[in-house]
Amino acid sequence: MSRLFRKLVAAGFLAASSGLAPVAHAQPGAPNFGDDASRWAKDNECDDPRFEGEGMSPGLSLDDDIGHDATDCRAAWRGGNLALASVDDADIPDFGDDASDWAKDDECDDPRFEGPAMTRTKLLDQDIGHDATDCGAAWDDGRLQLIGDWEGDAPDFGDDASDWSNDNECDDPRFDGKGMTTTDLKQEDIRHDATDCSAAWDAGTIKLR
Ligand SMILES: [Ca+2]
Ligand SMILES: [Ca+2]
Ligand SMILES: [Ca+2]
Repeated sequence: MSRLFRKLVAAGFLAASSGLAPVAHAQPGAPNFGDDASRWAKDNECDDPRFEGEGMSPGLSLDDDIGHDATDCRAAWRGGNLALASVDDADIPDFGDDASDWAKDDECDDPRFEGPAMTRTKLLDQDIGHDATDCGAAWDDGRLQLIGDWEGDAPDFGDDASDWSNDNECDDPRFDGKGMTTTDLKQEDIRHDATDCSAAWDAGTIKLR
């Protein structure tokens, strides 16, 4: 796939349903954004009521717009500003308590999650289930999701939308190993360095943290 094509898709200029879409759209974790038939399409706000988060239109979203605001919603999703709206309480994880040293610092430090609300510091297994206030608030804002929504043996590598894609180093912070970049890892690169990370995965030089 050409770099230009990837850029156009990432910018929302090409419909990802064209069959030439990045890997992201074949993943079980990525929603089907549909088309741009809504009258509220391409106004830079997601109007599809299946979603929630900062990328949503502040106005009332109508069921008629489900699957018809693809460009806006996809852009917000890729920017980490959108999550699938919770259907019921059973979908909400157990956040646990606030026993972590990093509780109540307005960043989620529980390594079960990923998203723009995550801390930039190193994640520790001992914080699992012990940063409830921070992670619960971020979840409610749609700025957090559970890691691990892939099926089968290989993780969901996503697409190549990262600035650090195709540099032969994996820049997705969900991984570690000698196939990783030595520069700082950024949450925003999660699922956006697919070519590099899948190659490193196949070579056995990275594993999930
Ligand atoms: Ca819209
Ligand atoms: Ca915290
Ligand atoms: Ca890379």
